[in-house]
Order: sequence, then C-alpha cells, then structure tokens
Amino acid sequence: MRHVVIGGGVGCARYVRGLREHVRRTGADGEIDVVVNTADDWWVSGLRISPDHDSILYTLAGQNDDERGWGRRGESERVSAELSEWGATPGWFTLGDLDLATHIARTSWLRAGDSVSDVFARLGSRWDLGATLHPATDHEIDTHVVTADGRRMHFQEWWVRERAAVPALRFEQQRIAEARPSASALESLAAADVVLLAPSNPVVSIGPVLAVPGLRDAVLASGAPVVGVSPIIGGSVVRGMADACLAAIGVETDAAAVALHYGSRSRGGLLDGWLVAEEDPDAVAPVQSAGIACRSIPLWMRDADTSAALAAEALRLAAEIAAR
Ligand code: FO1
Repeated sequence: MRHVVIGGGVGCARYVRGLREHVRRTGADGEIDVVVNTADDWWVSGLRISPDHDSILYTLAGQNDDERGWGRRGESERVSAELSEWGATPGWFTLGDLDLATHIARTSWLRAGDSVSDVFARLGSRWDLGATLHPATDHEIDTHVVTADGRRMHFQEWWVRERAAVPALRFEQQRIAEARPSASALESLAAADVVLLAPSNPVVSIGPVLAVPGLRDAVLASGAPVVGVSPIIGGSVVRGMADACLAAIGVETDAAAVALHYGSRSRGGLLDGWLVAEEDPDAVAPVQSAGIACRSIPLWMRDADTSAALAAEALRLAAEIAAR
C-alpha cells in the first residue's frame, strides 16, 4: 500500500507521524512518501533554509521542538546571537545552533551541485524516518508576498518579521511556470494507492505544490483516491496564521470553504474525500453536495493515538471511495 502525502510544516509533520504510527500498528505493508512544499524556502545569511521540509524531517526523527513547532529540541542559539552581532542575519529570524548544521550541510551540497532531491535524500538517510520525503520540485519557487501597503517581500519576512499582520494581496511563487515536478515526486504519485492532503496551510504549503506545472495532473492521473483533512477546526485555523493567507485569496476560514477551494475531482477539482472536525458538523452537507465524500470526526492530533486514529479514518474514507 503506497501512501503519498502532500503538504509541509507542522500539520503535515504530525499527520505523517500519525500515518506512520497507524502503518506500524496495523503491520500493513505500508510505504509512505511525502511530496513536500519548498516554496517557504529562503536564502538567509548565505544559507538555504527549508522550513516545511525540516519540520517534517525533525518530527519524524524525534528531534523537533514540539512547543515552538519548528527547529530542533534542546536547541541553543550561540551562533545566531553572534551572527546578529555581526549584522549578518536579520535579528528577527532565529537560527539555532543544531539547526544551523542542517542549513550548512544543505547549502554545501547545493553549492557542490546537488539537486534539492539529492539534499532531501542525504538529510533523510541519517535517521529511520519511516517515510521518504520528496521535494515538489527541484526548482527554486520561493513565495513572495505582495502586501496591501504596496510592498513585496519574501514569505518568511511577511510570516516572521511582519507576523502576517500586514494584509497580503497576493502570494506569488517565483518562476513557477518554468518549474517541473521532481522525478521522485512523479514516481511516488504514479505508484500511489492513496493520495492524502495533510492539514497544512492551503495557500502557502499545499497551494505551491499543486501549482508546480504537471503536479496536479500527476495526482489525478494516479487514479488513487484523494482525501484531505481540514486545517480548520471550529472555524479557526489550528496553527500559524493561515487565516491571513486564506483572506488574501478570498477563501473563508471555514472547513467547507477550504474543501470547495480544492474542488471535487468529479467537477474538475482534486478531492474525492474530506475530513472535517466534530466541531464542524455543519460543514459536511455543503462538501457532500459539491461531490466530495465527507465526514465529521475528531481532528485534534494530540498524541500518537489521536494522530494514528486520524490517519486511519482518512484511509478508511479512501478505501470506501475506491470501492465505489
Ligand atoms: N518562525 C518564527 O516565527 N520565528 C523564527 O525566528 C523562525 C526561524 C526559523 C528557522 C528555521 C526554520 O526552518 C523555521 C523557522 N521559523 C521561524 C518557522 C518558519 O518561518 C515558518 O514556520 C514556516 O515557514 C511556515 O510554514
């Protein structure tokens, strides 16, 4: 059973951890691939940072800082403080000492000519992750934000320096038209038995993956059922400031609205199934009438049990869809 998850960041990391737990518990012959968003990536202090990837890598390796949601557990910031003294890094962006080693390794391999896919493979080989991470594309497609006050900045500047407090007009992945899916992402999707959209930010984590020319077609061509999980519970986003992103593209912060944003496969969209929280029972009917199978279940991923249960529910819905 080949599971392919699409997403990035903390929500995706926890969801993949839950799926891994479910596969381990059921002893199913499950393989897990993750097609990871790289549009959050950023060149800072001469280093390539890859937040959505590193959150998943560190979480599956048990090395993540669960409270902060990014970076390494047991972190220190001696180098970051010194970089700040030199004025060699923006003071508002913290690079932990252990995290810096990841960025230095990644940057040295990229400078030596490795592709992003090569870097994913090298970083992923250190720990037994129980999943294989693939970049959506090997091209640099950094998201820039055009703000209502007329500025353009990198997503990280908007997200961290501005705390997403400045209304965004548009999110633009750079040179996305020339980007192509990575070979390993295409290979995973072609072999997928199920495609799972993680409860990630629909605009800056899932959106950029689907925007890579050819990626969306590869999802649909796989013939595998596509099941997503709402990143909104009880009318609020679970993490981060995804509501600021949704507002910019005119999508309500609502479990049904996000499903309709992705659209149903039967009407030219992507989704066959969608899970909403038990706090959002009213979202089920509008999603179903859009041609997407939908059910309302517990979505909070608090620990291994709840995360594994959520993954199991997504797979159950996918199996019902496939059996139609
Ligand atoms: N988020 C912050 O709010 N402040 C930071 O200083 C910060 C540093 C940082 C360093 C490496 C990394 O991988 C992520 C980091 N993040 C930080 C999180 C990151 O900006 C966002 O969480 C993601 O890009 C959103 O998906």
